[in-house]
Amino acid sequence: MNKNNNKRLRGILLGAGFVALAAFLFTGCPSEQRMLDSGDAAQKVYVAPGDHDEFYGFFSGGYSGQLSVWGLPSARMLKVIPVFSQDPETAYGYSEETKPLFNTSYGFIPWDDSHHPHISQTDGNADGRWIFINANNTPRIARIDLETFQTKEILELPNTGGNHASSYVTSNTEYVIGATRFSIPYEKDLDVPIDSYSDEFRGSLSFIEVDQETGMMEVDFQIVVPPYNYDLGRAGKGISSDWVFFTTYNTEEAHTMLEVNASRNDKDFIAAVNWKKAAELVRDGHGKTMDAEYYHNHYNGKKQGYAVSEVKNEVTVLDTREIDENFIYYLPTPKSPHGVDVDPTGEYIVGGGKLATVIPVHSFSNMLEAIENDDIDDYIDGIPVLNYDATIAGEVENPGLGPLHTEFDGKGYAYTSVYISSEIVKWSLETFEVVDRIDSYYSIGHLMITGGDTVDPDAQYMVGLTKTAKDRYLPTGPKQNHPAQLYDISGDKMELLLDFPTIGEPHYAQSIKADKIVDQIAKIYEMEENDHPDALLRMTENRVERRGNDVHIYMGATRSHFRPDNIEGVKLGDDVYVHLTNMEQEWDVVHGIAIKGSQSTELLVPPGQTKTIKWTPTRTGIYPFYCTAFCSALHQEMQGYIRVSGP
Ligand code: CUK
Ligand code: CUA
Repeated sequence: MNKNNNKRLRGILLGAGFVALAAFLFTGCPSEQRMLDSGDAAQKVYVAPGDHDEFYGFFSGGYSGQLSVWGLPSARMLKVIPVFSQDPETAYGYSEETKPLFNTSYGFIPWDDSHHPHISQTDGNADGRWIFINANNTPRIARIDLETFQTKEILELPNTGGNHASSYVTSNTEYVIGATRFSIPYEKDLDVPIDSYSDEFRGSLSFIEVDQETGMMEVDFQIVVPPYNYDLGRAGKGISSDWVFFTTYNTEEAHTMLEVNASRNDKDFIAAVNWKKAAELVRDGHGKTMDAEYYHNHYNGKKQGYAVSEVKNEVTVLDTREIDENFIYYLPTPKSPHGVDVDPTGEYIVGGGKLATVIPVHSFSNMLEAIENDDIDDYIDGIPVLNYDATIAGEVENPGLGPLHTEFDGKGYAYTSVYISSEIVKWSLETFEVVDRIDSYYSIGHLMITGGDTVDPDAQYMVGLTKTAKDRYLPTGPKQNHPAQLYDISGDKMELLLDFPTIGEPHYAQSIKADKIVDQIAKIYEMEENDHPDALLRMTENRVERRGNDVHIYMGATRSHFRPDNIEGVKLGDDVYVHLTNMEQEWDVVHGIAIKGSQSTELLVPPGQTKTIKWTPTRTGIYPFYCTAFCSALHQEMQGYIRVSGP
């Protein structure tokens, strides 16, 4: 593609964006497409056949609800981990084992919108135990185990509408945080007019405690806050690791036409919450218990088996209006900030004022001083509003139009994605001056630096997660996959290396050095360790059991047969449960089963594992079934019949 086209597109993008704002605010000149000589760029991303990538990248799926796993720098897609959406390929959300993961207080919800994955941390570094990710729509948080790359737990959040500020962890994964994007009535199922917004609606910040042994999550407490929109969150690091930060917009408390009504104030807030102190207040009995209804779905600590759903009925809340002690402060921040990010030292708290002309950088030590000196402009519902000049460390000028998210290289520089002017700006944490800028293709949302949200970045690569591909690839009809760009940031200047399409709509992403986790990854489920209650431990134990109207088929699969393979005695009106165990003991040999007319899916079963589908035959007759995975030269011989007779 040539540069003139790039410029034309940039013009269209800018024009289609905030026309008035653009004319008013945009002063920077977009840079030319800058990349290494293509041979050099190719060399840097080349991973020879049979070799492995240096990093795992985990990209959120956005409206696909899933999490995709990439090798970096090659940008080879390794896997899609199903999380919040049913996945017919793996029977996730269709198998009896996984269906309970989708239970919520609103019923069975087999889809969501996932934005922010976050790897568990120890001492502020990614430790590779688990990765958490949020569901934005029906508010939930999932935990994926990084031994098996499987979703092990999904926790619903009460008092939340739009769980967007999630699922960031604190420095030692004490908590996963969440917050409500939409303020809503706090009382359970309260039915009130929408224009009672300022009186009846409240914001809510969630603190989810993580069991360090099992990873199991529990809502420890929520904080009731004024009815703004709480957008993004981040935990502090190092010196600020007892704190978490949330951006707010709509401090105007609008509930209609937000595009106008929530953009009036010059400054909204970053909420700084001392979570240690809040947790202490809860332990000391300052919280109150409220009715709530939410689901906690998990595997009960077993390696295999059925997920279960627990219904929770109450939650502990701290209400800033009722507590004298201060544990939360508002830092005025221009203007409807989106992202909030904390530098590796924990000192700088960077706002992404998407409508602001600068990037505001608060100082954590200034903030503590302002608190000490009572540098307070106002109180809102008992929350002190600190003085802007007292907390601010600097404002990055000329950042482009629409700064959103920032990551760090640990060498004194920050990198901010800028949506409307479609670029990434690199700036100094010492001088707060822009030192480099590079184009994104097109309209960047989040960016991710390898390790760039930890105390110790391995700042080699940066991924820009962009919203529109336009003409970057061969067209695929009116909808193209969202792109990503890989940059080399090891030198003074950012260099574009690669442009690649992604899965779903990645918002945020995470990365971890591969050698930190490869040794822990399960390659096989040992048969002796199969603790699934319906496992078939020996092929000779295969059988069919009738219990009332339920027929349970305990079936084994190995190259190249199923046992049993001829099944009679099923009657119309029965529910048939097929418990399929893959008896293989060799890595990567999967078997599947598909039954003609089955309403759910096939089952795809890795070695040593057991999975179950339920099928309700609707007609009498002979139902063929077969193996769906090409598993051996005699794969086409791997088949059987089920006879369904009249009642
Ligand atoms: S958000 Cu999508 S670009 Cu949901 Cu973190 Cu900013
Ligand atoms: Cu088993 Cu094909």
